[in-house]
Amino acid sequence: MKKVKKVGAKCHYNNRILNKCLVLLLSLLFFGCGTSNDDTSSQTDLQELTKIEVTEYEGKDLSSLTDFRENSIKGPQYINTDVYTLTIDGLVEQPISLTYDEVLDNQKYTKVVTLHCVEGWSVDILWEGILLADLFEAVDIQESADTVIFHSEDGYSTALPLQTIMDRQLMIAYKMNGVVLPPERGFPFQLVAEDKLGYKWIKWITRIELSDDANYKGYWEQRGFDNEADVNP
Ligand SMILES: Nc1nc2c(c(=O)[nH]1)N[C@H]1C(S)=C(S)[C@@H](COP(=O)(O)O)O[C@H]1N2
Ligand SMILES: [Mo]
Repeated sequence: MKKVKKVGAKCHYNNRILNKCLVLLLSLLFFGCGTSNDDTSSQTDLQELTKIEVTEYEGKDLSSLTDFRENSIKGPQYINTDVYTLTIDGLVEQPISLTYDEVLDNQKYTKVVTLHCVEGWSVDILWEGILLADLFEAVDIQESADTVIFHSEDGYSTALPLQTIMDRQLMIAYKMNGVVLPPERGFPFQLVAEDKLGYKWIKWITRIELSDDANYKGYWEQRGFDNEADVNP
């Protein structure tokens, strides 16, 4: 008897949870699959993060994660890692979609790299991330691929030669100055496009496409910005 009662109570409880889930699901569908929203209440308290960020590395002063100017084409994206995947596809033998944790399951590297925006400001940040070369091992890139096109949650895109990525051992960062990237800074992943101007440092990466279109032009490149984007041409 006792057992039956318990089960009954549990069912009732489950129904309430189910109802809540349904409401949540419907609102997620309504507000765009829950991968992003414009709710300002989800804004990070960046000032709070400055209390825990690393300010110096090997004797070198670092910039703060508040020293960036937020001027992304559609404002910050709020990505939910419960539904997020990073897809690597295009000219590959084995396209893959990795969860956030699966990406983080790779060897991690740290490096101080400066981001220079064409607007004239720059920041020295300690980045922690995963080598693109390591991620590429799983997909088996086809011979004809010479270009890597990065796509983002906000519709932004940019590209780099595959050779550049391999030669310079470029990485995607998940941490900056020792803290997990806040949404405003590109959570879950930002490309650390070392020696390239800020518009190559794509944030909120969702898809990495191997291509043979060496002339592909990303968002700012289409609008007249140099496709090479070298900091020191
Ligand atoms: N997805 C996405 N990534 C982006 C941008 C953007 O608008 N969307 N802006 C780029 C530019 S111009 C710069 S300078 C760097 C740093 O921008 P932030 O200061 O807004 O973080 O992010 C780059 N990555
Ligand atoms: Mo920029």
